[in-house]
Amino acid sequence: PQPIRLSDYRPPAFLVDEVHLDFQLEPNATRVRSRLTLRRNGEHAEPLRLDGVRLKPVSVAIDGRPLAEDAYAITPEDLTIASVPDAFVLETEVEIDPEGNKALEGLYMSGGRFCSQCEAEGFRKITWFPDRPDVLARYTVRIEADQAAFPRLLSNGNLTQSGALAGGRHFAIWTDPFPKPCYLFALVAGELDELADSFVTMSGRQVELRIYVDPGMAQRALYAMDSLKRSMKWDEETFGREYDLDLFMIVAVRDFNFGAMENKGLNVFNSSLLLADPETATDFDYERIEGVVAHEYFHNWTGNRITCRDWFQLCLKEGLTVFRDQSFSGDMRGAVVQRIKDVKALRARQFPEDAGPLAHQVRPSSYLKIDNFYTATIYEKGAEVIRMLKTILGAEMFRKGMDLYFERWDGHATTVEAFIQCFADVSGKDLSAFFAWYEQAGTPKLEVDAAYDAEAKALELTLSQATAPTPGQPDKQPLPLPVALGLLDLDGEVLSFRQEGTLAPATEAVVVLDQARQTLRFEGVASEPAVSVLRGFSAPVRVVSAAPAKHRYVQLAADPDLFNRWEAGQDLARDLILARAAGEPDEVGEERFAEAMGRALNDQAAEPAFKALLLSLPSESDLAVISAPADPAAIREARESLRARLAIHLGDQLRRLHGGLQEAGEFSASAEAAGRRALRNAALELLAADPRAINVDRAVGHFQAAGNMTDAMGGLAALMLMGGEPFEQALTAFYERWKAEPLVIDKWFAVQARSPSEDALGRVLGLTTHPDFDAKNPNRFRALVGTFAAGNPARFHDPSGDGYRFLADQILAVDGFNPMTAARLVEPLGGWRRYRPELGALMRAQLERIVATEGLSKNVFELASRALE
Ligand code: HT7
Ligand code: ZN
Repeated sequence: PQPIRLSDYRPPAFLVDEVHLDFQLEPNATRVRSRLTLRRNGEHAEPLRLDGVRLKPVSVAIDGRPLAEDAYAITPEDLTIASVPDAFVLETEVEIDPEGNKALEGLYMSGGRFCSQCEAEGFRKITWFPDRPDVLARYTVRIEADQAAFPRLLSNGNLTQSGALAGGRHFAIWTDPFPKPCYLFALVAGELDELADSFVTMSGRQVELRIYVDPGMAQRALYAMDSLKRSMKWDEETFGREYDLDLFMIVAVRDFNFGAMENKGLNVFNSSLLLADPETATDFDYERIEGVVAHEYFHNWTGNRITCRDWFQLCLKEGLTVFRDQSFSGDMRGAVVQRIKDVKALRARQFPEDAGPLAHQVRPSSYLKIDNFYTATIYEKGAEVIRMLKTILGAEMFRKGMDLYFERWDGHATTVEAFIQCFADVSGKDLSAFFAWYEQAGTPKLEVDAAYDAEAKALELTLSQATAPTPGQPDKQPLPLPVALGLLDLDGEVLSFRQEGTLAPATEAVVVLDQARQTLRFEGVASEPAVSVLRGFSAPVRVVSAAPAKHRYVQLAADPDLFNRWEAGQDLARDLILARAAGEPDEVGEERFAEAMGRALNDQAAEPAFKALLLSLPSESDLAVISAPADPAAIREARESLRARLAIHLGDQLRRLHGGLQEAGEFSASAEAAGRRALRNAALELLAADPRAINVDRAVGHFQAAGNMTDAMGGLAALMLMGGEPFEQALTAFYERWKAEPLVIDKWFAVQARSPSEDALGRVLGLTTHPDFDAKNPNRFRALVGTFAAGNPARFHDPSGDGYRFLADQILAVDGFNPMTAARLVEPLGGWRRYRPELGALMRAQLERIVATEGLSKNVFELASRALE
């Protein structure tokens, strides 16, 4: 297959002003009539070529006249009409089969309802159209269906007409006044309950809010509704952005390839990211619902009103919108805790991507299937780039740049260059060097070397950066890297300093490292400092520092930058685990670490949510990315050993903490209450590393007494770590209690996939034949197969290679009907070069088997073949 390249971008040959769609909904044979008002774009004589995939043609007419069969050509991918006027109306009719559509893009059925997913290129599975984001048109949509089976008929914009028809049918007409690309089109039809509310915007307009869910589930949408209203308010206050239609709707669907979709005025959500009550959803679910509701809502301005010129610009909407949702969540739940969680996610998902064969630019320059580029690099690293822009320019200038962007580009499809130009224009700064963040793949390594001159009371700080080669980019250039820093004396007191060339003493500075190596001089430094560098994780880099462990202990106890206080604990734990994994355990260091953690846990000033994060050690996969070559079994053993030492050393303290945090009274979903539950569960999880009866009993008691899903899952996860009969009994009880709740049963599958026991793969294999396992449902498939491959490194990387074979089998099976979901699971095999050669060879063999399979989708082929390069 031929790749699509950014450099080949050409403006569309034809533009569409108006779209009229008429849907006659039938599960197996839906008729779609389309009337497009088209005009030639510029002077040329090109034919009209419209995308359309596997559509059953019924008729084609121009300006009311049916076309003779030799006047047009239809292939499985398009419709071409050789000769068309400069301006005309094209009418087509096609038949599609939503029930048979298991790829879940285009129009499909989920739980007996019609549902659409058009981003990125799903609209072409509904009707013929120039399916590209730079063709913006006004839509009117008429939907007709059986009234009893499909009582609600929804599409984008405002409902302009509806009514009953003969034969038990009914119709609705929706009009969207805002021109939009076809990827934002949506249609939903079926039986749904409604949760209704409203919001008064900053200019005093009333917007009706509706959330549609499975019958009987409306109360579970209350938290999503509350999140939506807070998002609307926040976007007005923070970015001056007001909602534009009179109606905003969200629909929950169970079969969905992704988290959610920002269709104009009609967001569609994976039900796992919308429905919550304390009994069935964990605090993590609540957090994700709040963040994703905000994300999709914020797209209304960053994505919908201003959209992407082409799919290479995906980060223009996604990176920016993730930045906006992260800022919102920080304001809702506490900036530091949120920042730590975001950085953990970046390290877990994006750093491995950037370190392997699938590494790519934040703004890629070629692809086979755009679906494969909905990655952590586009989303999370894309958000980090925006964050750095804000750090470099300052909050006020950043807001001015955003205001200019909204003013200049509203109603258009644009590029990342045009976005950055807005910031250059308002600040007068040359941001051309900054643009390299979009074009250079790979995680830079930032080396920090500090030399203190006690006599001169001066600190020389040498910062150097280097980025390892990534596929297609052997040579890397230095990037402008904002480094926020401060100094502490060895008693933990803040030290002031004067940066060379400045007069006023300061306690914090942001320097922009834009060369490969730079030495900075700080004067007036009263005593030997511990350097707190990259505060708040001011750039997405990996820090390598020669600072002694004693400096990290100072930071762990006293760094006023709480991100770096947490980071110091992570660094200490990482060094201890990797030393043990390499066969050089530092027993004294481990004891010292346990004592320091004990003191940190006793700190009355620290928030419980922060302490919970302190207690969770770097994950096995984080550790694998930084060890070369990685030995997952050794990493697991070393990590468990440190956890066991902490559990034993801090046993009484952890049990007291666990007991003291027991919840009394009503459940609250607030960040504070969630933080207390997180700390209690983190204490229990650590105790599980010491599986003595006292701790097993505690976990059993915790599970049995749980009054909410966070505690139930905390108990179940701790029992899973300890294994044996108590875990099996808890699993059975959990299943019996929740078997009617699909979202809870997803958790039941996932917790088993993470089991560290020797027979974990056998259990997972067994679960693929469980009556509740359904590979056609992406949530269920990911819960079992995805969790095993990405969340159970020690068992997935079993030396037999059975884990790899299992994953390849699953990818190939699902690829037959849902290539997008299958392709998302290639990544765990992609890092084969980073593992012990014996493991790497086995992983590679499975990738080769996948690539050699006949009839493979483009999606899986692209990722598996790139992984082999
Ligand atoms: N913009 C949305 C992306 C999305 C998607 C992409 C490919 C296939 C299915 C999909 N569903 C949603 C989601 C977002 O980032 O907000
Ligand atoms: Zn998005």
